[in-house]
Amino acid sequence: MKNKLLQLKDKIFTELTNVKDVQALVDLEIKYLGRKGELTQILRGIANLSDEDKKIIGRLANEIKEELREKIREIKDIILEKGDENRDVDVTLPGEKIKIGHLHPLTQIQNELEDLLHSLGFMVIDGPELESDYYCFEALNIPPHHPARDIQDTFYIDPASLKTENKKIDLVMRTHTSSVQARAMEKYGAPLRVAVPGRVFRSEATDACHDVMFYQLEGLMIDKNISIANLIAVLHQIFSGIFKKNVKVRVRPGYFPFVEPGLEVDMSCTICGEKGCPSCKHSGWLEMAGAGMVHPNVLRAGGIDPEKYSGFAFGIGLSRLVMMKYGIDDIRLFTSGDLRFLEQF
Ligand code: FA5
Repeated sequence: MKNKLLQLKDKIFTELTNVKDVQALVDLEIKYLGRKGELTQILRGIANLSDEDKKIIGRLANEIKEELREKIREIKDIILEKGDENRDVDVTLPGEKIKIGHLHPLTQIQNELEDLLHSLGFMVIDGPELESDYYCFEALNIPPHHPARDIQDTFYIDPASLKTENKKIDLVMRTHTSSVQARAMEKYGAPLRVAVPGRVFRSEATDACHDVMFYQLEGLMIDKNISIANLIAVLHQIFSGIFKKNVKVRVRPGYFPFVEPGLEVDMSCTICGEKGCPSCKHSGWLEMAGAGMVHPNVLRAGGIDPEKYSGFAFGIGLSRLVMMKYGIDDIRLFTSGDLRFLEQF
């Protein structure tokens, strides 16, 4: 066995002198030292030798293995330093451009709005998308069985499916970012200026300007002597800030149980230039936001005294705002995942 080992060593070292590139070196290493390699097979046979031979042959075999490994490392370094002769590298070729992607148009506008509202003294906060019925409706002056629940039908969670101990808690996918109003009031008290961007969900038929999941941005300002004039001023700043020009905005009375008085805020349709199209339901105007003065019951639910403080709130359809900004004629494109659409922004 000793002779067999020494012969094999000579054979391997001769082959090593002819190796020209890294791949040949790797092949040779596998051929002799791999799991089924010749040297490995011999090493396995040592187990059958007598104790005396095991010692002598074992030591020799390990020395050869180590020597071989060292030589392979040495040759590899030399090849790498010289450069692999078989590999042609044209250093003048232009590099491959790495595609890094970019932010979704909704995120871009959300970031812009956050900066804008921040500059007006608003704190930007978050709230849960899976929300309790209380914060989504009841704290907003919408008790169970109130007809206003019909206009914001949502996805109710089956309490039996919950992993929590408390199976009684009523959870819904929030229908609007207004669900964060009472949470913010409880946490920060008055005076208060918060902006809440985020996803909301509704169980309704989709069309060019309605989706079952879309983005809103809530604004809430509470202080002494806040009036509707403050609300209009902030909305004006938002629309002209996003469109970088004076845009036509109109307000009309609107009903929301959590504000009094309530307003609907419309914008002239930038897709058709007020002529009428499917995106604006052929009216020339697109409803962009609901707004109004915070109802005293909502202030109370948030632990704020309506005798001392008043406030305004608005909820802008962020998805619609982005549609108007870029002339996108179908809201469903946002979630289509279509790169031909996304790559335009
Ligand atoms: C609300 O969601 C109220 N929370 C807004 C509000 C906040 C009123 C604070 C008063 C005070 P509304 O359901 O109208 O209101 O939705 C607000 C905006 O979200 C709409 O003006 C519209 O721009 C957008 N929107 C509503 N439903 C959809 C939908 N299915 N798909 C896309 N955008 C929608």
